[in-house]
Amino acid sequence: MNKVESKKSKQKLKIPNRFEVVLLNDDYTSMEFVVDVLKRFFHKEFSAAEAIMLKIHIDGEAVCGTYSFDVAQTKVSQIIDYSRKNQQPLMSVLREVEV
Ligand code: TYC
Repeated sequence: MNKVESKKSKQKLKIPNRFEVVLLNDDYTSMEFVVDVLKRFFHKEFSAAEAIMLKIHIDGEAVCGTYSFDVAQTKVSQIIDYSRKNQQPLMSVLREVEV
């Protein structure tokens, strides 16, 4: 292993991890509420938000955005907080992007 390939330089050059924020389907959250979440937290236009909501409804989940760990974690917390305050069981999770 030469200097350029040493463990230290590899760690330095590591591509920053990215995290997907995923919304999950359930039987109780209203479609209108999910569209509101997608507009509010992911800055989607109504038609894009509606299309993503329907994809979740049909496929069980959809990736709504990709961020650094801190931003993704904050979005998940904010979405769960906002949902519980509005009596909705909507769930959101983080998923690390495979490189
Ligand atoms: N399945 C829900 C319903 O029929 C709608 C829904 C869509 C819920 C997306 C959650 O992430 C979700 N009311």
